[in-house]
Amino acid sequence: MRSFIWLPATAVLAALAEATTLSTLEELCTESIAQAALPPSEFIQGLTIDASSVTTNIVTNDSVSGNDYPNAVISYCNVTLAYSHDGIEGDQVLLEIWLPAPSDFQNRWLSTGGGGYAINSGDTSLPGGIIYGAASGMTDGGFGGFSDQADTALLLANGTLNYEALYMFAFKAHHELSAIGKAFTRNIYGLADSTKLYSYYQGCSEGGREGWSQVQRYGDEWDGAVIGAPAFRWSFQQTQHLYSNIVEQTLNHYPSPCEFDFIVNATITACDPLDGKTDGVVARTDLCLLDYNITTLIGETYSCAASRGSPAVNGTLTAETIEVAQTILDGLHDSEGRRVYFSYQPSAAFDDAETQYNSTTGEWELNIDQLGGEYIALLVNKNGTTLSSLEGVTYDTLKDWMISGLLEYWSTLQTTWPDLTPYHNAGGKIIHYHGDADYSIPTASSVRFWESVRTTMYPGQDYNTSSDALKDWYRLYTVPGAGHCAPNDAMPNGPWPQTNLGVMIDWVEKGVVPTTLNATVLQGENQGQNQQLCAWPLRPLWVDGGETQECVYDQRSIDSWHYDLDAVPVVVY
Ligand SMILES: *[C@@H]1O[C@H](CO)[C@@H](O)[C@H](O)[C@H]1NC(C)=O
Ligand SMILES: *[C@@H]1O[C@H](CO)[C@@H](O)[C@H](O)[C@H]1NC(C)=O
Ligand SMILES: *[C@@H]1O[C@H](CO)[C@@H](O)[C@H](O)[C@H]1NC(C)=O
Ligand SMILES: *[C@@H]1O[C@H](CO)[C@@H](O)[C@H](O)[C@H]1NC(C)=O
Ligand SMILES: *[C@@H]1O[C@H](CO)[C@@H](O)[C@H](O)[C@H]1NC(C)=O
Ligand SMILES: *[C@@H]1O[C@H](CO)[C@@H](O)[C@H](O)[C@H]1NC(C)=O
Ligand SMILES: *[C@@H]1O[C@H](CO)[C@@H](O)[C@H](O)[C@H]1NC(C)=O
Ligand SMILES: *[C@@H]1O[C@H](CO)[C@@H](O)[C@H](O)[C@H]1NC(C)=O
Ligand SMILES: *[C@@H]1O[C@H](CO)[C@@H](O)[C@H](O)[C@H]1NC(C)=O
Ligand SMILES: *[C@@H]1O[C@H](CO)[C@@H](O)[C@H](O)[C@H]1NC(C)=O
Ligand SMILES: [Ca+2]
Repeated sequence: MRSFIWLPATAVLAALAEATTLSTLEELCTESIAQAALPPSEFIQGLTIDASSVTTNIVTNDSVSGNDYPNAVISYCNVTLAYSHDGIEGDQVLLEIWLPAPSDFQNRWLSTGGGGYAINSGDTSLPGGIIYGAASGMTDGGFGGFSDQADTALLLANGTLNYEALYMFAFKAHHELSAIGKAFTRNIYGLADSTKLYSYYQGCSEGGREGWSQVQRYGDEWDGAVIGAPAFRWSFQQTQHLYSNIVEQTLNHYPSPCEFDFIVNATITACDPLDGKTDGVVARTDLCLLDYNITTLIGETYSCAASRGSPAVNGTLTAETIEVAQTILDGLHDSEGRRVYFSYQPSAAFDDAETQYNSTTGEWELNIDQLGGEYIALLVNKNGTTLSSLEGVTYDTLKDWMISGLLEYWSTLQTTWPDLTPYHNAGGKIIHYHGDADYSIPTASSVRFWESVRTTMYPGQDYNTSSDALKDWYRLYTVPGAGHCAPNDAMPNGPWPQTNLGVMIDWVEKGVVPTTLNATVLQGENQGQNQQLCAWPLRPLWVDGGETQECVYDQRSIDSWHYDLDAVPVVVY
């Protein structure tokens, strides 16, 4: 039974009957039509949808551009609504759903996610669904409003986490967004029960983690999930942001950003040809890791102009600076030399290591990476959102934070449950991509999860058999030269997979398997050029003097992505 306090049942039915014949955005986009299409409150146990909260407005001919969809001009109906969780005083969760005109609607729903501590990406990700005829939604997670991030809600008082907010951020809010959004979409476009509503997800970074949070828990929520560089394995991922700082502190050496920049440039130059094509792009960071040694840079001259309040610098690279950089590349080891975690691929920027200039002393000094600092302050210490000191913090402290966080946040933020059987059984597909030069989430983090799913779901099968079985429905692609969820100015000729949702739709709805992932060079001299990305575990190799790309099986390269985390006494998926 529908329960509306403000509309007589006959008016609801009339509005619904009308809804089945709507054809223009103007007809669709009214408060009464949207209110009549709300699912009944008892649709999800414990939720009350507030019909009086509904707002609608039409947006016409909006020019949109982003990394996750081609440039377009779109028109849509913007609907917002609020609901609350029964039993929580003052609770309010907002959803924003964009609807294409009925004539453009193609029986699709798209959920979108956020980044950092944000659970949505504002207006930047919803166009990606409208372009493909999908009703597209985002949530505010109940954190106060669409621009309020989870971190503003996670601490009730020093020492007291808001566990409802934590669970909302971790996975609940997205489950509710999909459930309400899909039901609302069916109602407002008047889909018959027998008509399939295809359901998708698209998100990168924290948005990637949010995508996995659903795929790992709810088998039938989506037909296809497009997931980039996910910020999962939370306690490891967040803590590792502090590793570069602790290397600098432990070795008591603080290189200038110019020195790190020089090392990155030299690495790109040296490793570019290893993929068979000298195009300024390191497509084989694995060969770079195996075959290039930055110690050869000791004694080379660097210089940078003044910028952002920092003076011009120049000098020659010292053995101390190379030791800092190499230790960062080696990844975290504990005081007994055992491996705790891994690092970014060579050619990635040393973002976490960035030092700050002290004009009093004329020296470069420690600059605490607050992506990592916030995790420790907020979710480990539970008394703030920035970490003001790393005094006394050692490699072993980082290890302890990773392991204790694995236990504390296993069922919420960790998000590495490797058994995807329900999702697979429901026919779900996954496109997972990760920039090879990601400087914020190690590319090997995504490889590790794919491999964990492979060994969990296909135990006892040899590598190729299990890989092929997994690739039937879950495919991972590394993106040559790309940074974190975006193309990379340092390797402008690199491709970027901008049409992932279109590719996913073709896979789900037409059975077109993305053997390679469609990508486009988005800047530089080759702007507009199409390239195809190889699916893990195959690696790209240019042949015929750089004319043709092949996807090759290279055992030595594959092995370089696998790490034995022997310092951690439990399985790390
Ligand atoms: C939107 O663009 C179309 C096609 O260019 C045009 O016909 C229409 O008038 C525009 N609508 C508005 C409101 O600008
Ligand atoms: C959508 O509606 C909400 C609520 O009225 C408003 O704050 C937001 O700016 C609207 N967005 C667009 C793109 O119209
Ligand atoms: C926690 O303690 C810090 C430092 O004493 C204080 O600035 C902050 O306001 C407190 N936060 C809360 C949520 O009480
Ligand atoms: C690194 O290369 C970029 C061009 O990609 C250049 O702008 C920058 O100055 C170089 N940095 C150093 C330290 O050589
Ligand atoms: C790099 O070269 C140095 C000096 O030859 C050597 O000590 C070091 O082990 C090498 N590192 C790697 C990762 O191969
Ligand atoms: C290096 O810096 C010094 C002053 O700090 C300046 O005199 C010199 O010209 C610079 N050299 C280069 C190659 O930029
Ligand atoms: C710069 O160094 C001085 C002397 O060590 C110190 O007192 C000051 O706090 C530093 N400034 C900053 C911004 O860290
Ligand atoms: C926050 O908690 C940590 C760990 O308990 C403690 O060391 C630190 O002093 C606290 N910071 C503040 C500002 O209260
Ligand atoms: C897996 O298949 C590739 C060809 O795609 C082959 O070169 C390789 O030897 C096989 N690996 C194993 C472990 O069987
Ligand atoms: C693949 O990318 C090209 C541009 O590089 C684009 O024209 C084409 O439509 C894309 N294919 C799909 C399936 O989206
Ligand atoms: Ca290259």
